[in-house]
Amino acid sequence: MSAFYQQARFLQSATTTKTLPPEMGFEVAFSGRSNSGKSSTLNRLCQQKSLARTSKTPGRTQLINFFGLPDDKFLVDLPGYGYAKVPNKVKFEWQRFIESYLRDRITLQGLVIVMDIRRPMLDYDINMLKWAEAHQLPVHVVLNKHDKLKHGQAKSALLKTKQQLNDYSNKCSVQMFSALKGLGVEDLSNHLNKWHQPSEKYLKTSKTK
Ligand SMILES: Nc1nc2c(ncn2[C@@H]2O[C@H](COP(=O)(O)OP(=O)(O)OP(=O)(O)O)[C@@H](O)[C@H]2O)c(=O)[nH]1
Ligand SMILES: [Mg+2]
Repeated sequence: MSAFYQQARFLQSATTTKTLPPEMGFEVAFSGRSNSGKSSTLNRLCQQKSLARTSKTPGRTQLINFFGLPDDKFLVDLPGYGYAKVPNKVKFEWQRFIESYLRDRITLQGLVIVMDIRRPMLDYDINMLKWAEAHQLPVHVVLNKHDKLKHGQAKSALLKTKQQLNDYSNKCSVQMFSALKGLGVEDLSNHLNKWHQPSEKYLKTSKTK
C-alpha cells in the first residue's frame, strides 16, 4: 500500500479559472460520469474515508477539488458530467471551466477516467477519450465497482475495454478497481507514480514560459 498517497490533504476548491491554485509541480485529474465513484476511488487510494465527499446523489462534486501531496504533487477531483440538478446555464459554465482546465493546465500529467465496470465506455467517456487523444494526454481507465460483477464478467469487461482503447493514439491503460473493497489500489498508485514526474509536454511548455 502506498504511504505516499495517504499524505494527501485537501488544498482548495475552484469554480472559476481565477480561483485555480498556481501551476506548480505535477497533477493528475480524476474524471468520469457522475456516480461512477471518482471521489470514492480517491478516498480509497489515499486511505482516507472522507477526503473527497462521496454521495448516493449523483452530482455531489460540483467544484474542482485539489488535494496536495508532498513534493508539489497534486490530485484533482473533477465534477462528473451528466446528472447534476442545476440549470443548464450553470452546467454550461462548469463545462467550459472544466474544458479550459483540461486544455490549459500545464501541470496536468494525466487523466484517470473512472467508469462503472457494469457500464464502461458510454458516450461521455468516449468524448473524454477523444478529447484526451486530441491533446495527447495519457489516460488511465479505472473500471470501478468490480465487486458488483462476477469474476468472469469483470474479466470480459476489462478485455473489451482494453481492445476499445487500442483505437486511441495517446497512451491509454485500464485496470479493475473496487473502491468499496479496496481492490486494485496498488496498481493505481503504481500508475500514478509514473505520472507524478515531468512529462515532455510540461518540459516543453515550461521552457517557453
Ligand atoms: N458497490 C460499490 N459502490 C461504490 C464503489 N465506489 C463507489 N461506490 C458508490 O457509488 C456512489 C457514488 O460514489 P462517489 O464516489 O460519490 O461518485 P462520484 O463519481 O464522485 O460522483 P459525483 O461526485 O456525483 O460525480 C456512492 O454511493 C458510493 O458509495 C465500489 O467500488 N463499489
Ligand atoms: Mg465526486
